[in-house]
Amino acid sequence: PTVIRRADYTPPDYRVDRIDLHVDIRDGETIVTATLAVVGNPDRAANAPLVLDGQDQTLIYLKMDGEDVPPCRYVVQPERMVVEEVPDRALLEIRTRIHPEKNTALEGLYKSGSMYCTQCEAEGFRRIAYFIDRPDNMALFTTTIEADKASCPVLLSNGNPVGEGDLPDGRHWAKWEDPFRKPAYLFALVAGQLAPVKDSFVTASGRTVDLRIYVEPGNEDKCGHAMESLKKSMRWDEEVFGLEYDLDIFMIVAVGDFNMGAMENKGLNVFNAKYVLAKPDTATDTDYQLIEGIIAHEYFHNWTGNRVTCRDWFQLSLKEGLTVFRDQEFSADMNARSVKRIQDVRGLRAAQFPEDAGPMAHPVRPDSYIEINNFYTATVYEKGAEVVRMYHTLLGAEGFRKGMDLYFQRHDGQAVTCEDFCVAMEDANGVDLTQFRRWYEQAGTPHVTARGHYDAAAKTYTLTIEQTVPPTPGQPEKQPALLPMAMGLVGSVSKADLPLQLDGENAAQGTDRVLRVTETRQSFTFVGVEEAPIPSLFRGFSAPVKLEAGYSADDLTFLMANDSDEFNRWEAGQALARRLMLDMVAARSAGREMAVADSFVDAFRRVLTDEGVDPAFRAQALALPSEGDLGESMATIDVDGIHAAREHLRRVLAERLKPEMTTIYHAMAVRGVQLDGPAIGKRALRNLLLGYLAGLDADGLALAEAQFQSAQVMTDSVAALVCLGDSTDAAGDRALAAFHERWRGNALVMDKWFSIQAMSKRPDTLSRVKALMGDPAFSLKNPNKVRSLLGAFAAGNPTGFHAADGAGYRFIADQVIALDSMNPQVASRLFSPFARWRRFDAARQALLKAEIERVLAAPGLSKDVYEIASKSLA
Ligand code: B3K
Ligand code: ZN
Repeated sequence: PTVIRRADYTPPDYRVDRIDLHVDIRDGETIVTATLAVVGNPDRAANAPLVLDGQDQTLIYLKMDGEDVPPCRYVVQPERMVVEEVPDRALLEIRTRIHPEKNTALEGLYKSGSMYCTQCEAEGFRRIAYFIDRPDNMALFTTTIEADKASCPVLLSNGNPVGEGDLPDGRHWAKWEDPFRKPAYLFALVAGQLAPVKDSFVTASGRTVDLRIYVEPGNEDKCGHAMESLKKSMRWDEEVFGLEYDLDIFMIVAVGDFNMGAMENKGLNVFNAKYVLAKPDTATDTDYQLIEGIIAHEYFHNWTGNRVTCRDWFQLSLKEGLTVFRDQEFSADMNARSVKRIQDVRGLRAAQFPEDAGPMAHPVRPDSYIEINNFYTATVYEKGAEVVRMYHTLLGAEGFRKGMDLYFQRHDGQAVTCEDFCVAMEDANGVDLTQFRRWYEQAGTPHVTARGHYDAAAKTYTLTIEQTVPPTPGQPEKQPALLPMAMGLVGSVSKADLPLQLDGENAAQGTDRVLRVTETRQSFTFVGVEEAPIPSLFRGFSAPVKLEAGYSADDLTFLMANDSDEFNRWEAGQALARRLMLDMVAARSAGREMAVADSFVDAFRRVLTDEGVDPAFRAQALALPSEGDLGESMATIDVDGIHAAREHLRRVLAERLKPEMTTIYHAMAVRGVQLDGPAIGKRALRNLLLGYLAGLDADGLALAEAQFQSAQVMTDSVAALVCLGDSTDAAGDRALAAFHERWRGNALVMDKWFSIQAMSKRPDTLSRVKALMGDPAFSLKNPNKVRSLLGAFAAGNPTGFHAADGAGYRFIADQVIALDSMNPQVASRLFSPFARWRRFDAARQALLKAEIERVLAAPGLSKDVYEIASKSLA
């Protein structure tokens, strides 16, 4: 397979200025007629042919300016069509045949149930029509869809509806026109039996926009939350960024078969049904929050992604990092800000840090790829969002807004680069961000160490910061990054933030400020420091680094109680728990007893019983770092040791704090169905405690069973089922059977049933997962099912997947091979946990490596899986 490199970018020889699409959907085949107004680039070489991307299409005819093109002037290859002697301006008419019903890759035009829908990002449009399928080709689109009226009464595409009518033989048509130029990856088409949920929104300038959510008939009652989220997003973008919606109609379609979460097609977002449909009895609080965030994300893309798009796919983070940052800020404004930040950092540590430390590590703006779909990664998205957040931290909210305004003023309607974004931020603020650009260039998570020294006589405090960026594939040497470090000094006696005056300044500048760390080693001396401080560093996680600050356990306990920054109070607790558990792992492997210090139990008790603290925050503070998080801190991941230590600590905490936990469990009960923030927070704390208690003894398990039986909302039902599903007690199977009986008609709820069993701590989980593949609700063709059963097992069940005999590896590798021929994108995701094989002990390394080699040898392997497998072994 060919490697595509960022450095090789060249402007296209031709561009398609306009495309008129006619899509004739018939049973068993679809006929696409595309009329392309092609314009030559004056700088192109003489005789440069027109190269159109296209695959899995059968050409019916090709005409240029009304004439058939003679066969000697064009060739059709598996992935393109090359046409010679194309003048500066030409009108091409290309008719092809495609087969959406055979499309299992779910890229291009495909069928989900009886509905036709599309997914074009990144390179799916070339499966629908021959085109210059690259994001810097921004064209004007009109789309006419023709289909059977009874089976496809609803016909949708981008832009505004401009006509419709009936045809002979029970067929009908609809025409859509998109007034905004766009790349082909934003094209969408939907045809099927769909029910609309309608609403409207009046923009800041007074225009009324029709809002529609299209769902399978019967699901209309599950769209309320998505619709509210959409309206909130539209208002928020006006208020925070001055950005208004620009068409007369905004549509969302929910589909059951979808490779990812959702897609921001212009005016016609297509969503995985999982991120649209919700009712309290079918969706958890987490589902509600995800729906709010993803609806916002796709809506926000209308400006950051669609109006201003990417020049090439290496610039993906230009739209994704920025849009994730925007959705994170939106959710923070709608809910509790620090809890949202904690959740986002947990996610970053769980997915991005490991990626940055593995064979697939790549910069936020990658330098090369084999298959672009493999680069929709936590690095491009979540680390990319951290990079955008750092501009915000460095420039302040106002400076950031100025930069955004300039970015839109300069680049509306263009396909641009990460560099253009950075320059807009610089120019709008009159700053030089040269060093900051390294965040786009260098892969790897910076390691930062901090050491402080207090001179009581001189009343000075010197903080020395050192940073190194570790080597990553292709990047052996790194330069220091520019780290915005939000920080404070907490007085060890006063327990309050101290005034911050750097040596050389004539007055203190507040008690919380952002320092710029730019060197490999750098010291900051504060003067007038009246008492010995404990430093609170990278408040709010102001830079995506791994920090080692040399804290004692006492320091961490102190910060847990006294840091004015809520995020760092949480962080201190996590650091304390991580340290304790890593000590336990070491003890276990040395054949010693795993000891839990009383001081830890006390610190835990204080947080647990502090009624002054919001339950949502307490739930975050009392959730121990995950097994994956602990593994990240070890040179060789001790899968069994980590699991044993974490489970042991959970038991000890439950044993020692059973009375307090039980009391608070009951006190946090929420009456009836309430979905507001405080109710969500109470449920989060209550269900966290249920987890501790149910893992301890029969009393706890009885609580879980009682909760399962009386639950009024899905959050409580699922939380109880997780506890029951972990136990080998008959109560577990009873509850799973009851849940199945009640929900087997609801595909999205069945996904939860699959996941819970796939992530169960039961020793027989693998054989149960294998058996579940035979359940009528399971299908390898449906990405949600693959993710909820197989993905949950591979990525969310460390002891199951990493079973010492290699059975977990073998099983997942078999499924990757089976899936790859149907859906390479989903297969590649499922395969990605194998990439970390070098992080485990020698025996597991050998087993993992053998499976990677077996996958690599599979006949007809996709580029997607090939790229991950070959890079893993490199
Ligand atoms: N832009 C899409 C992701 C497309 C993934 C293609 N493999 C959704 C989003 O980020 O909003
Ligand atoms: Zn996105």
